[in-house]
Amino acid sequence: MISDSTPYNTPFIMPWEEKPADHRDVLWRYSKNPIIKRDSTKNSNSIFNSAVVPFKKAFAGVFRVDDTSRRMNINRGFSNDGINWNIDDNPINFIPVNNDIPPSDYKYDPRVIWIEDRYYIIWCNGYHGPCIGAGYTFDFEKFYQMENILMPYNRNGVLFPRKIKGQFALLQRPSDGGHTAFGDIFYSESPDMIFWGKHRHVMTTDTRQSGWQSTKIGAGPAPIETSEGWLMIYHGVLTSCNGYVYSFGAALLDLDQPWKVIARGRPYLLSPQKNYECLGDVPNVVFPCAALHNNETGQIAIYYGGADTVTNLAFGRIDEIIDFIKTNKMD
Ligand code: BMA
Repeated sequence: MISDSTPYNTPFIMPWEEKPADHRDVLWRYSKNPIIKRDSTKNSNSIFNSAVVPFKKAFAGVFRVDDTSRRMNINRGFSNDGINWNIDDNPINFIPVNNDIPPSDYKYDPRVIWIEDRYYIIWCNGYHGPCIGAGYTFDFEKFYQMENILMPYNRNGVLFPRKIKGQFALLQRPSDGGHTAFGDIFYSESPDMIFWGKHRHVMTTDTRQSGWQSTKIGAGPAPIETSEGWLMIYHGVLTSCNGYVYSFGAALLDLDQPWKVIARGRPYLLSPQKNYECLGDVPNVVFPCAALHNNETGQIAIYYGGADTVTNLAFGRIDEIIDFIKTNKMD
């Protein structure tokens, strides 16, 4: 049972492909992955960890585009079907909401979510190290940059799709300035998207029962509201003899107090196994940043980066993911 919390009034057709008959796992990959190749814009080195939302009966998105100078930035894109994308060659030119907004050294790993009256965009922002930057747009034409919502160091911020008890709500992961070898998920809230507090610990790593999430964890797409709780899809990292391996899994969080974990899946939902997930600028990475879902059918389409190089799609059904969490939950 899915409750409807997403105020997208415009109907849209989910990008979709049926599950192959002999498929073993809960999620299945789109047969034509990657949907966005590394050279899909003029100067791109790679286009991955990207954020997609329904927009005007079709789709809009904000994409992580690293260019051939290896500058990290975020670009706008549009699509009629959620699969074939037109991505701008140039990064988004944000208008500062006041003269005092510090410029960004870089931007990456965007998330986009509609809350109340606009699309909010948050990303990992370069300001004396990585922190969480924020902005908004009404129309995907003009984009406004707000104050950074979290201080350095932090590289993972994800907004809930609605206020909780009147407050904007955020999942985030404090880190260090490097390729952090630790990381837990925390919850914070704000009355105005500027001042954040009421910080709560949500989840830590696990070495005993779930190796794929033994080094660090971080929220992925905006959590999805269901009658069983917030469905949080999140990435987890394992440190292997060849470096980090990024997979993703899922957990259910309490609807009113999202720092309370109802159930957390032990096995991953998806791990790097295909060439486009294992070969690229950073091998062995699947990294989800967005998901479209249909409340009536329970279909979900998850957008995830592959090997920090390309963008991919995987499909599933929300009820099946929830069953999977509950029947394979950690102690
Ligand atoms: C994280 C971020 C992501 C990236 C991942 C794997 O720290 O930089 O953008 O996908 O590492 O390299």
